Amino acid sequence: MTRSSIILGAPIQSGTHQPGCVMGPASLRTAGLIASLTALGWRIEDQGDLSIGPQAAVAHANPAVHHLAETRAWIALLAARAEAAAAQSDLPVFLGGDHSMSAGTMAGVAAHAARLGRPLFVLWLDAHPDLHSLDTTESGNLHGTPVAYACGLGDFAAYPPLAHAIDPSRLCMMGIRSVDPAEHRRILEHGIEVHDMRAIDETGVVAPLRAFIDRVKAANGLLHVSFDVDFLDPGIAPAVGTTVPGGATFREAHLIMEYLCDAGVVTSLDLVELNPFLDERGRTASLICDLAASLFGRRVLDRQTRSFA
Ligand code: B3U
Ligand code: MN
Ligand code: MN
Repeated sequence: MTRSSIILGAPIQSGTHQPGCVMGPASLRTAGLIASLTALGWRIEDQGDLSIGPQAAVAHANPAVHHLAETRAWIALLAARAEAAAAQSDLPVFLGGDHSMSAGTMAGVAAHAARLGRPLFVLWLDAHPDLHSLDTTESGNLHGTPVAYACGLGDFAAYPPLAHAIDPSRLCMMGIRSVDPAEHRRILEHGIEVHDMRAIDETGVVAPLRAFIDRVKAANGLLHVSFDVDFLDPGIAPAVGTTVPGGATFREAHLIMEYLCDAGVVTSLDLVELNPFLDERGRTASLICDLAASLFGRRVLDRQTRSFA
């Protein structure tokens, strides 16, 4: 049976201080995402880009927090649309946009999982754990908050009410290499599974990934993958506002996607934080498209290697 994917663009950049992520969905489409996934035999329904109307400003007790009203509106909209997309297709893909959008996509797919009576697992591929709550963020950039929100950890009175929290024991984080003290405390307090880059240097990506996939399968779970461009090393993926040295390599990233494809467990995907204003001849957008294609079934021998010289 032909598998299906709804593609949904979320041109949101209110969760960062740096403009550019608003162009992310357009850049991914320009790089050929829809044609690539279609060529792999999937039925793709591109639902275009979402938008929110003008929002009256909302202040917060933490004075660093900015663009709270816009981000809150995006989260509410994305939660509803992600839940519907998960119900209507096998593997919806949410194109960012900054990572605050994943507060919405995870809330939506968690509601879908609850309706099915199946547990939701999350693979978080990122340089950062994004475990701030509104009272702990120092930068005020709300792209640092989606994991804490989706797990119901900390102060989120100003975000949309969360109907279905994700159990933090069902998270697996890989690529982490920039953690704030409040986030570190949360990781320890909730025993969150974090494979930082040091651990990945030692074990490689496959051993922890295989163990996590085995847990998802044993629980008949759904698996949401949230892919932040800064998971990758800045040398291969410069188009992101918060580059952190020492990220995942081209082969590590493709291997994760190929492995997830073979396991057949992924039920939703975020592609976030692409900032095309910072890209070099579209190379980051093309790489993200190729990684998505690996997840959707492209094999190494099918791949045409591009040159960006
Ligand atoms: N933890 C820092 C940095 C950061 C988080 N996510 C990104 N950067 N992309 C913060 O601002 O919360
Ligand atoms: Mn992130
Ligand atoms: Mn990040």
